[in-house]
Amino acid sequence: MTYITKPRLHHPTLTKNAVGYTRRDYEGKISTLCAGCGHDSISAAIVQACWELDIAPHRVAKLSGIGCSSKTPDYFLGASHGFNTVHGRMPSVLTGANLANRELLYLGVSGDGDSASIGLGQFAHAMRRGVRMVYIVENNGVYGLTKGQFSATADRGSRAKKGAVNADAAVDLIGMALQLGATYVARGFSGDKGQLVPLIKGAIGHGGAAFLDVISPCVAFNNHEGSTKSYDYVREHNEAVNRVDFIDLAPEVKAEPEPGGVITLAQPDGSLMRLRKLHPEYDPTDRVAAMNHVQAHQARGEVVTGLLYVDGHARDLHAALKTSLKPLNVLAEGDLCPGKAVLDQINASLR
Ligand SMILES: Cc1ncc(C[n+]2csc(CCOP(=O)(O)OP(=O)(O)O)c2C)c(N)n1
Ligand code: SF4
Ligand SMILES: [Mg+2]
Repeated sequence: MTYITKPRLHHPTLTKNAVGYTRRDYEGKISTLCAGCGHDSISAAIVQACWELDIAPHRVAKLSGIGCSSKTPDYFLGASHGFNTVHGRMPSVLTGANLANRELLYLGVSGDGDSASIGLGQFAHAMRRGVRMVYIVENNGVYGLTKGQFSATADRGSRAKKGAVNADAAVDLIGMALQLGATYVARGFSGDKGQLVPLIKGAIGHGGAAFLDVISPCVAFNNHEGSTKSYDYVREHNEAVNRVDFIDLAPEVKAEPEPGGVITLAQPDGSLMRLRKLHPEYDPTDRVAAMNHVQAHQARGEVVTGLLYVDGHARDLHAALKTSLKPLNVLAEGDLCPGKAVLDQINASLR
């Protein structure tokens, strides 16, 4: 048994959001992950973000691969659509589902092994195609589920629990996402929910490929001295570039420039995001500057967090392919078969 069902007892006085759901309605089964696993904190942040954004659970499709991280969709949004795919194949299954029905909100949950090792090609193509999704990698630098082997995001020189030193260079998913054209790129830490919840909310409101690398310590296999993915290491080396103070979903509010290092960014869904700059020189709308900043700090062993890059005019794969506005399963015969005259016209244009 890999999960335990939660009792559905609701106290009648629980606060409901604008679409009539309590926070409990966004939870899933009881987690069977190790106590203290960072992945559980990310699940809690997803629950909070969706509840606060008044997203009806049936509007969400959550997909994952294989790993402790990929098990987590069972522990949140129990009333949403879900598909636990094959190791490293979440992006292609999600892309297919997304193309068939653009009305759902797609949440892809993956691990560093799932996305940076076996699924690296899948990750790359989802980013470069601009598949509209919230892609979360719960990054602990190890294969947690198979008992702690180094994953491809483990830093060179970092030490495994039993002392082995990692000789390989790390795959930098943030650098890759930036280079491949993702239009919302952020890094969070499972131990900082105050930063993570707004980053997830921003990704949900985004109109293209939104990538979130969340450092999520594995307490069983990678939380010791010498690891660069432990709670202590990330707390000591965290360098936040900004703080998303809040996301205002009232589109009528005008985006006014604010004094004191606050910038307001319009999101494709009409919401507004306010970023409080912690590094005055950091510009999250400049892709090249973001790459340089992250690389420079990474070279010093710092873990840069915050909203690293955002393009407020993102276009997604549907725009590029000019796909149907309606989900494929509601297209009627008239939509699919436009008649002889239209067919003749298409054939003539190809002669
Ligand atoms: C095709 C295939 N290869 C290998 C495995 C074995 N396997 C299961 S989970 C996993 C790695 C998971 O690591 P990660 O994605 O980082 O998730 P974590 O458990 O650390 O959250 C591997 C190699 C598998 N299930 N399927
Ligand atoms: S093995 Fe690691 S990643 Fe898996 S549940 Fe335990 S702490 Fe989390
Ligand atoms: Mg992992």
